[in-house]
Amino acid sequence: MAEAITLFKAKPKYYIRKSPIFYEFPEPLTQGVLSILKLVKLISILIILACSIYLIMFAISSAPKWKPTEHTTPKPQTSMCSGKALCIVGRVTAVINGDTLEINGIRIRLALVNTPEKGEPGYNEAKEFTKKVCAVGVSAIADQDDGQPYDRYNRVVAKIICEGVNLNAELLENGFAKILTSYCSKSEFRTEWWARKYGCG
Ligand SMILES: [Ca+2]
Repeated sequence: MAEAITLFKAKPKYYIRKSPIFYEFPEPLTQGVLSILKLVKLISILIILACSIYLIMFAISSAPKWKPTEHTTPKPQTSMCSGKALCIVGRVTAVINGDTLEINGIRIRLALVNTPEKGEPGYNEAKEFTKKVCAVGVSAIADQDDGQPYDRYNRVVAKIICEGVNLNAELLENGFAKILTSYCSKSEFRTEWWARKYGCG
């Protein structure tokens, strides 16, 4: 618009050329038109400025947000554990009883395996066996059961491997524990050989 209209002043009269027609106005009217055109020009500049700011803000707000990639997202160590639940790698910090111990201070209940409770025959033997396989300080891996990750006491339910020995399986194989058949249907480990051999088959 500013380019389309050319103003030029030639005293005593003012001419406004709007190609290809020339308009001639008396001076007072021309001054008024010039003021209006200045106002229009100012408003146009303000509108363009406002639109530019809006477009810049819109471009910034619609820019794609950063998302963690697979490379930066921590994953369970799948080579040591199966499924997608926790894979706790560390050392035995306590043996609570035959089927419960702690790795890195995390209380863990063995999946599918049950040893006698305190006061029941075989309680001490089972606890001593667990202490032998998973002595405090030895390296251990807890593969959390994807089918039943926590028990009713909010303990992690897992298969535990201490220095390469499967504690769940060894407790069953040596007669210190029984399989919990009521959990066979939901446990991630129900198809493992030890679970099948002792009652999940
Ligand atoms: Ca698992």
